Amino acid sequence: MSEECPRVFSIQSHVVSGYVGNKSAVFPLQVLGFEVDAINSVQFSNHTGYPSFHGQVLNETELDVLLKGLQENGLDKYTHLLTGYVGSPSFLRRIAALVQHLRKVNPKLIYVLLKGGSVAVCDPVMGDNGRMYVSEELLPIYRDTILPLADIIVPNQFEVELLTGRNVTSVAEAWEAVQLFHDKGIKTVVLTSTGLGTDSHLLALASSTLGGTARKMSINIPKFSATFTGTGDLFAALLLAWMHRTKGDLKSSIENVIHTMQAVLTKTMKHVEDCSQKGIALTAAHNELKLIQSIEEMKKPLPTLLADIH
Ligand code: ATP
Ligand code: PLP
Ligand code: PXL
Repeated sequence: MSEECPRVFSIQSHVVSGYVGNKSAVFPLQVLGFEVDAINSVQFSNHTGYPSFHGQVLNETELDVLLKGLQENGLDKYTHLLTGYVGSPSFLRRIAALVQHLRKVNPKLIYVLLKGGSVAVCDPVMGDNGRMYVSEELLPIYRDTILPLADIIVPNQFEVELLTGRNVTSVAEAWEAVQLFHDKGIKTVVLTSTGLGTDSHLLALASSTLGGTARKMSINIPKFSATFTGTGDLFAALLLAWMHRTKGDLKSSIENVIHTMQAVLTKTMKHVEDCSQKGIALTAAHNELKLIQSIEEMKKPLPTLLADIH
């Protein structure tokens, strides 16, 4: 498993049209030089923020069949595992078993649990049509089984509150929550956005105990006045990539991630504004991330809108 050939196993949603889940993670990882083996945990026509969506959900038996094939052929050697949204307790328990198996094959496996690997789920099988609710069955599995296995987590504020059982109403409380995750053995914790920013900036917090002492930083991210989908998934994929490329340098990784995010969102916003100026009625499709168009910025992230990282 050479350093030059990182191989990511990514278990996330697939959407036929648009960019969330694997569709927003696989391309950036490939661009940054990673082999990516993707399992689509669901295949939907489009993300669940549209007026409707249709598709299929992979169940744990179907997951097992794919894993069996990989195992039989010795293809289950990965440097990284990245998992996203999981809607069922049985599928989630299989993920826990999978982490343990992959660690047997490669004890250095890095497990990145992204925010879409969420305790706040929208279960398409239940026909909830995009409504978010907290699965009481998933929460304890995440908290007690999955979290202790993770190396890098990227929860949002709501998920932090659920997983720690604490309210986060101040930056100090957010740091306390981050510490609780470190206490569980999770080395890198990034809160990608909190409700603690300003009208113009999102506040993100990042902390890593890699290399001994905790490295903590606050990130003020210039805010675009729009809502995007798939940004959390893109963020997690980029963080995985840059933490590997910088050998665990959190500051430099976060800079590269934020600069890439800003570049993608700048392009996306320009498209939205151009369409709006032409009098085109805006739909969810106009806000789909301009990922492919950002390939150069992905390869070489440069400061665009200056994010304040300290
Ligand atoms: P989710 O809705 O996926 O659970 P979240 O609210 O926790 O996500 P996102 O909003 O997806 O987090 O933010 C992830 C990253 O995407 C942020 O750290 C930021 O870099 C970028 N981002 C998302 N929305 C915006 C925005 N409106 N303006 C600027 N950056 C954004
Ligand atoms: N995955 C699926 C299948 C969803 O339907 C949703 C929300 O609508 C999400 C993920 C997003 O979860 P989060 O916003 O917590 O990342
Ligand atoms: O970005 C998270 C996500 C993942 N997968 C599916 C989604 C969403 C967000 O809406 O709909 C299918």
